[in-house]
Amino acid sequence: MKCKAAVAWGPGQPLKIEEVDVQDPQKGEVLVRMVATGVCHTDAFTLSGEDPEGIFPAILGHEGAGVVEAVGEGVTTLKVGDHVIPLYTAECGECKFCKSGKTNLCQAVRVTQGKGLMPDGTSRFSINGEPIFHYMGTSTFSEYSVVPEISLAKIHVDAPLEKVCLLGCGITTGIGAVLNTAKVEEGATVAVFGLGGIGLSVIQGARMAGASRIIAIDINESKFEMAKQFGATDCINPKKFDAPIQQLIVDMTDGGVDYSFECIGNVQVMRQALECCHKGWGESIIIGVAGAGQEISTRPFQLVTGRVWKGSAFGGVKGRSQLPGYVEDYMNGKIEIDPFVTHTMPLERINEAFDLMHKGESIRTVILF
Ligand code: NAD
Ligand code: DAO
Ligand code: ZN
Ligand code: ZN
Repeated sequence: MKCKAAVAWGPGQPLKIEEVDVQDPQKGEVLVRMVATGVCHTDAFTLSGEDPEGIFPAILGHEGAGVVEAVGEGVTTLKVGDHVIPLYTAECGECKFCKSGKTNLCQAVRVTQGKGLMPDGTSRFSINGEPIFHYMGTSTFSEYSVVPEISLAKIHVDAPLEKVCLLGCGITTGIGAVLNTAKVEEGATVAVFGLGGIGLSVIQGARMAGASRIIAIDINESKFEMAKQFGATDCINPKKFDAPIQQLIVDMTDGGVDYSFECIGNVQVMRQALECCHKGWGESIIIGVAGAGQEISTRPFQLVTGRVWKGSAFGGVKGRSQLPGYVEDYMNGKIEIDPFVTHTMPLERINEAFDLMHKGESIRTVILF
């Protein structure tokens, strides 16, 4: 079949709307009609050329939701008409990682996914016979995408796809990092660096966990109003102070916060986030993705004296078994999504969504197909 997709032809170039050929789903694969997709910072990161795994030409996008249009041979857990969220972290249930009970990082399709290919090593997308690469196993910036069965979460049929698409990355990542990775306790103090879709979701998760103090940090003060709506108790612009931000937070919190979250992808801020944690027990969770080749540093004594550095991918959430519960938590009012959708637009205007993100004017733009 043919459909419309936004193709990333090369790093730094705007996406181009093209008619692409989409091959039928093969064994273990599913054809999804995309209904909506968010645009996440990680799409911009890959498009910038900073992503060491970035491959072009590709169809980006990983925050989508849609409807099963066709299934390939051997697909047993999904049928035509099911509503689904594509997962950039699959859940096969059978690999060492899935069975460990210690991680959500299923490796069943990891190698081919990282090469922009389906598990059989080929692409389902092409233009004039030339293959176009998949992205993160999802490629949601296309009217139709082919996704492995194990990379699709089946969700409640009544969930509004134009909202719950954001559970495909940003909101789940932030809430999950708080609840699964840090396991923030009631009464804990929390610092959140970066107040985009991820950071605001961390704040939402911290409030759900019953944190007593949530310190929100951003250099763009227009983010503060929404941070407060989600539960931030203090908002700080580090540029307004002479003292290093970590020192400021340590002074504000009688020795540092119990938990901090880096939601930017800036290695200097990662250090600040670690060093604003309380001696003896403070934990810092890295969520932001830094550019190719960048490294973090701190004095080892920071760790010797009890601070802990951790990372979190997709909030530690196992997509097939746990994401449907997040969708239901949205439907029953436990998780907020609507305020994150600051803009909506058709696929043809997707480059505007990137511009809004770069200017710091959007939290999430949702593309409606
Ligand atoms: P975003 O661009 O919407 O938000 C980033 C925020 O950080 C902005 O509000 C910006 O003003 C602020 N900021 C920038 N520099 C700062 C500084 N020096 N100090 C304080 N604030 C600063 O991005 P997003 O969509 O929220 O994504 C955030 C990061 O999380 C990105 O690196 C993205 O790639 C990553 N991410 C990781 C995962 C994961 O599973 N680990 C999932 C999704 C996204
Ligand atoms: O298993 O090696 C692996 C990587 C799995 C993907 C983890 C991605 C998390 C960070 C990227 C941001 C996603 C939008
Ligand atoms: Zn994302
Ligand atoms: Zn697995």
